[in-house]
Amino acid sequence: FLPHLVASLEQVEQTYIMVKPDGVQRGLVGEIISRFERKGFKLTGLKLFQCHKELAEEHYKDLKTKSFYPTLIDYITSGPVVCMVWEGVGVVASARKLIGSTNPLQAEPGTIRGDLAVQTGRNVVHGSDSPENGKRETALWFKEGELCEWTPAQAPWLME
Ligand code: IDP
Ligand code: MG
Repeated sequence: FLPHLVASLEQVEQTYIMVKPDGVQRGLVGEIISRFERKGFKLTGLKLFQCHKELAEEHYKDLKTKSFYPTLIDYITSGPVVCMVWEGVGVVASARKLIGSTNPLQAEPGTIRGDLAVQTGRNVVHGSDSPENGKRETALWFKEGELCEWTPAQAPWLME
């Protein structure tokens, strides 16, 4: 174990990132994974998955009262999604920045939504909004044993 990794262990967060069905259908999976990979975060979970209604409803339970909720559930279950867990210090907030604003027309150029999408209802990617939700959503979408603990060879070149 490298000392610089031990020092920051308790600051390490997990975030649940998901390429939504439009991102998969539009062939943006590689592009989206690439952005997190190049930033320097660590991938610990990855799968292509057909989401069912119950899971979509649990994932978006905080939005149950919204008018767009039924169409959101239809959207998320309309085709396969790519489920990912990314790990790192500050990964939750940083991933939200990489993703950009919920409405792609307001998302800054350079962000995933700013570069690759136009409508809120087709905004290609999900990212957890807090470390607590990062944990909650990771546990919701991944079974134990599906996640992989490993040390990337580049670790000492990312963190001093
Ligand atoms: P977030 O994905 O940026 O965290 P949330 O407010 O948590 O945004 O909403 C979850 C998802 O619900 C959005 O990514 C989007 O797909 C959908 N959504 C949010 N607001 C609207 C809306 O006004 N119309 C249609 N879909 C919406
Ligand atoms: Mg959200």
